[in-house]
Amino acid sequence: MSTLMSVGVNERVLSDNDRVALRLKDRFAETGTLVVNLISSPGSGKTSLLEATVKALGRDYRVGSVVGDVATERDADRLRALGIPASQILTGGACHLDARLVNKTLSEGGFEALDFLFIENVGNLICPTSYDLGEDFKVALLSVAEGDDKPLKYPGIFSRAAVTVITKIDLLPHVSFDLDGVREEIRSLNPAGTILTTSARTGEGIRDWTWLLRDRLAAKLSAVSWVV
Ligand SMILES: Nc1nc2c(ncn2[C@@H]2O[C@H](COP(=O)(O)OP(=O)(O)OP(=O)(O)O)[C@@H](O)[C@H]2O)c(=O)[nH]1
Ligand SMILES: [Mg+2]
Repeated sequence: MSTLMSVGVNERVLSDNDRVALRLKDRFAETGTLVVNLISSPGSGKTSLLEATVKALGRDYRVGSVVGDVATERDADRLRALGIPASQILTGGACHLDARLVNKTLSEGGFEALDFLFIENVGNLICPTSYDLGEDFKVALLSVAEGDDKPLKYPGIFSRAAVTVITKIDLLPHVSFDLDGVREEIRSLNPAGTILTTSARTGEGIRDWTWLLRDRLAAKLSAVSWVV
């Protein structure tokens, strides 16, 4: 038997990852859960932004989190300390999460009927970019301490993320970071994207971020109710 298969040009060839991601999307549509995949360099403030998010939304919404790291339970411990379900996925060296890892973790239970599921990806600006985890949208984080040259050096994530959050804005007086220039560069890569600025330390911008999340959840729920 030939090992070669002919595939029509219009036929979409789904990878194993995409198949699982589609099943996850169905599951999240059924439960009415908004799923956000956070991607950034190590240390740019993903867990800190999530801590601030849980504090702002946790009283009104059911929030859960899945956190990817190469090693340690530290980030999941930080989020569990706020009283939400949080599961740590240890990749053992891999530089990104994939849909099967997320699916396996969720199938172990504790994440049913959430309003928001935040997936904190492994700290990396490249590897996680092309993996669909069943999320509604990707969020790129860029801290002002990382340098303002990053969007054009790592265009993949900044062009794919529906939202870019520029973090650690409280450090702006102490670093050389051209905020307007960075906004312009991100817009050149992703004209339809939203750009926010936040500080998990002072709370600046957290309200805008959480309103964006509330709006996106409401939009998803009304779209799902049209389909059902
Ligand atoms: N000044 C300031 N420091 C911050 C802010 N957000 C996070 N940090 C600090 O930045 C460091 C890294 O923050 P994390 O939230 O752990 O970053 P992360 O992106 O989750 O890191 P990894 O999971 O290792 O990739 C910590 O020391 C935080 O206290 C902020 O808004 N302002
Ligand atoms: Mg973290």
